[in-house]
Amino acid sequence: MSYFLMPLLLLDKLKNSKINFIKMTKILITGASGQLGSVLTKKLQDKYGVDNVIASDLRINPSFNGCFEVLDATDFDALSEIVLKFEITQIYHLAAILSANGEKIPLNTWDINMKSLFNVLEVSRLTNIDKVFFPSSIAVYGNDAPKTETPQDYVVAPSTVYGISKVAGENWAHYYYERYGLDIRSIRYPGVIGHQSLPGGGTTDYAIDIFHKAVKNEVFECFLEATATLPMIYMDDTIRATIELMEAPKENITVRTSYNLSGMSFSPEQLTQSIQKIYPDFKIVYKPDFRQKIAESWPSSIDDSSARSDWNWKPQFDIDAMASVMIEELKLKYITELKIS
Ligand code: AKB
Repeated sequence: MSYFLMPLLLLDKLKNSKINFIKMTKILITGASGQLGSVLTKKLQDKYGVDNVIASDLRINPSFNGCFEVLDATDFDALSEIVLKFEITQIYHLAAILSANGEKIPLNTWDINMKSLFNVLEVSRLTNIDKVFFPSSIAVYGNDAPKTETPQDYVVAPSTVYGISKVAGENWAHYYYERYGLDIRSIRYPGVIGHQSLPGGGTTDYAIDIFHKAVKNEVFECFLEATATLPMIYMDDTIRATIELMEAPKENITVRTSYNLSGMSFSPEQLTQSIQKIYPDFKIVYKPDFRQKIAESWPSSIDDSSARSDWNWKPQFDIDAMASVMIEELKLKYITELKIS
C-alpha cells in the first residue's frame, strides 16, 4: 500500500479509537527476541509493568514471559494494528539486520532496515506517539574518520550497507523531529556484550562468543585479527544508557541524529589477557575473515562527551569488571543447563 493511502486509512481508524486520550505509558518493542531486545524488554517490564510492554518480533523466544505479538515490522498494516490495539505511547524500534549479515544480502538489508524504520516513523507521527527509540551504531563511521576518540560530529561515510542504513535512519529521525516534532532519540551503540542472549550477525559478536568458549574450556577461533581494537559496552551499561536517554528531559536532548556512546575499547588480544586472569590456560587462534575489513573501517574508540554533558552518561564497566561478570554468569548458565538435561 502507498504511503499516501495509508495515513488516510489509519486516521479513519483513529477517529474511533481512544488513543488520543490515553496517558498511561504503553511500550512496543520491535526486534524484542534479539540480543538487546530480550534484555531491554525485561528491564522495561520491571519498570512499567508486564502488561504495559508489548514485545514483538518475527519469532517468539520460547522462554519469553509477558505480552508478545508476532510482527514483521516491514508490514505497515500489521504494525499499525498493534499500535492501535494496545494504545501504544512509546516505540523502541530494535528490529534490524546487523553489519556482517548485512554484507551477505546488501539490498535486502537496506530494504528491511529502512522499510521498518519508515513504518515506525509514520505510525508514530499519525498516532501521536510520545517517544521513539532508534538504535544507530559506530558503523556510521567509515575509513576516513579518526580512529581514536572519533568526534560526535565527524563526517559519516560508512563502508557497510548496515552503516549506510543507520546514517540514513539518523537523518530521517532528525527530519521527523524537525518537521513533525516527533520525539525520537537515538544512540550509536558500540559492540554490546552480554551473557543473557546470543549475538545476531554483527562484527563485534566475537567478544561474546569468546566467553562461551572460555567457560566451556574450549579454544576460541577469532574472526578478527589480534589487534583489531573496537569500542564495546557491557549489556547493563547499554540498557541503563538507553533508558537514561529516553527519560532525559526533552530540552536536554541537543543531538537529534544519534548520540555517540562509549563504554570501553579493546582488541581480541586484550580481551584474551583479561579472560586469562581468570582462566590462565585459555587459548585463542586467529582466522580473520571478511569481518576484519569491516572492523578496520570502524573507530577504535569514541568521543561521547555530548551524551555525558546532555544526559550525564557515565559507563560503570571496564574490561576486567565485564569479563568477570560474564564468566560468573555463563558458568551458572552452563551448570544449570547440565543439571536440567
Ligand atoms: C555489529 O557488529 O554489527 C553491531 C554494531 C556495532 O552495530 N554490534
